[in-house]
Amino acid sequence: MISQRGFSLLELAIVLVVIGFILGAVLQGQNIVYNAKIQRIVSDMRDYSQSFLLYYDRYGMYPGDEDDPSFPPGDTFNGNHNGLVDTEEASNVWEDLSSALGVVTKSSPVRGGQYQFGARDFGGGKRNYISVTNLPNRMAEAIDARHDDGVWNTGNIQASSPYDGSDNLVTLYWRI
Ligand SMILES: [Ca+2]
Ligand SMILES: [Ca+2]
Ligand SMILES: [Ca+2]
Repeated sequence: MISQRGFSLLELAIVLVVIGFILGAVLQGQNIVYNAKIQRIVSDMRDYSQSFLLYYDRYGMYPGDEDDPSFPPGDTFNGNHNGLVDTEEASNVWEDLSSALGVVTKSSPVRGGQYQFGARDFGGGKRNYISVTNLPNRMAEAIDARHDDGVWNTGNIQASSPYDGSDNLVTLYWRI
């Protein structure tokens, strides 16, 4: 006759421990992916900032802001050469970086976020920045906490909205 006994307490405990291990591994995996995406975004913004500064080192003007009518070759837009990437110049930064240095932008690894240059007041006057769009609020906060002061509207890293731990999408500004 087939025994119909249920699980013993010991068996149940073992099953629960195994489930716990699996859940832990899954959460750990998600955490690793989450952190890898954050690191990708940080390294992208650093790379693009360096290209922005390299352009200045080589040509004496910032991309987008430059007003050399004959450079980069085939350039159709010139800025006002005031040292800041003003609003109307922002869209041309990538064209200048691409034509002069072969640097092209890609999307961020999170929600198709775009990297954009510009200028804004970080406290104490306007400064150039690289920004990333479509970033979940809590990711922006994590980046600010690791690489700046953790406050959304002070320091060299700032966001378009106060940090609230949500997944609402914000733009993160990284001062160059
Ligand atoms: Ca300008
Ligand atoms: Ca030009
Ligand atoms: Ca900050």
